[in-house]
Amino acid sequence: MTSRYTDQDIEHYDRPRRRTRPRTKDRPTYDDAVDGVVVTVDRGRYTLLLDGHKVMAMKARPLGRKGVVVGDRVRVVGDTTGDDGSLARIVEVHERITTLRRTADDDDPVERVIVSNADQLVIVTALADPEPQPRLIDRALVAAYDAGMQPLLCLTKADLADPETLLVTYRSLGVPWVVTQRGGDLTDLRAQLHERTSVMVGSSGVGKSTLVNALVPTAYRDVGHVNAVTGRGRHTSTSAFMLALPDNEGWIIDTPGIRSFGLAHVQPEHLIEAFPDLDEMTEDCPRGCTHGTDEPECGLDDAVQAGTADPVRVESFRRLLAARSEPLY
Ligand SMILES: Nc1nc2c(ncn2[C@@H]2O[C@H](COP(=O)(O)OP(=O)(O)O)[C@@H](O)[C@H]2O)c(=O)[nH]1
Ligand SMILES: [Mg+2]
Ligand SMILES: [Zn+2]
Repeated sequence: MTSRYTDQDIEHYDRPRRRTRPRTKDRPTYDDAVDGVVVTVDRGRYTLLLDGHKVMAMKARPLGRKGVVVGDRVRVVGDTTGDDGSLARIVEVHERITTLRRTADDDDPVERVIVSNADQLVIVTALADPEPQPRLIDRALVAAYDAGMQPLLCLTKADLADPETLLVTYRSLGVPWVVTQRGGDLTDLRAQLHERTSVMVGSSGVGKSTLVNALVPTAYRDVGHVNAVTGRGRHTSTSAFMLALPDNEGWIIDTPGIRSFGLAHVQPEHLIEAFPDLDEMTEDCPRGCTHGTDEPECGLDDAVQAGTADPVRVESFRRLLAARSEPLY
């Protein structure tokens, strides 16, 4: 199997190197390092949470050009007081459980990891203003299933439109969903976020910051045009940012600025594993079958014909499969 990881990823991180002339007998390890989690990244500086307090840090040399992203569990040495002007050093990044990548684009041809170690992808979509974009929702679903993250559809602005129109498209896939509106009851959403690390994604204007502010009253994320008021410019909302939910109920990561997900690496045989009932029906597929619409002898077609597979579910799965390789715009 080809590696799903690039040189951005963790297994390639160097171990701390031995000094050529060790001062003590051996011991190149960082025994005094402490554990932290990366909550935001801004121009080469990392904000970490260490035992509940914030610490600024930079990468130490052994990490080289390797990426450190929001959600990374890291080991840190140096000044970990978090005092003004203090700077700790990240010497190691723990193995990532999940990774989410954004699409390669003209500015940057590489699919880069943007968030690690999240277990739920909250796909925030306004029911109106802006109009839902099913193709982006499909791409986000593929990214979630491929990363082994649970997807959650969060349909905002329910005061403006009925969710049913959109829900019919996703019901056959069994995607969990919640409906919200500004100032409305967040009990359902809170229940879904409970004891999870959730990444929120969605186009600008769908109401992500409004949700984060309602969930975490101390968050003060910029809403709508507040940027103009604070005068802090766009960069205040371009980095992912991880926040603890009240009462340590979980973590939420707001990710402004992701237009879409990198799906070029997604393998059909991995995607279908997210749908065990369908996966089972592909056991007799010809070798290399992608299970797509044009496959001549796919077991999914046999199952639909035999009446053992729900045709709508198969079709929805195939729509996701196709979303992998469709051009975005
Ligand atoms: N009608 C309506 N407007 C909302 C709702 N939630 C957010 N908004 C508005 O939508 C705009 C964008 O919200 P914001 O939270 O900044 O979206 P973000 O870009 O995804 O972070 C703001 O003007 C919000 O006040 C809602 O449930 N209903
Ligand atoms: Mg926002
Ligand atoms: Zn097949």
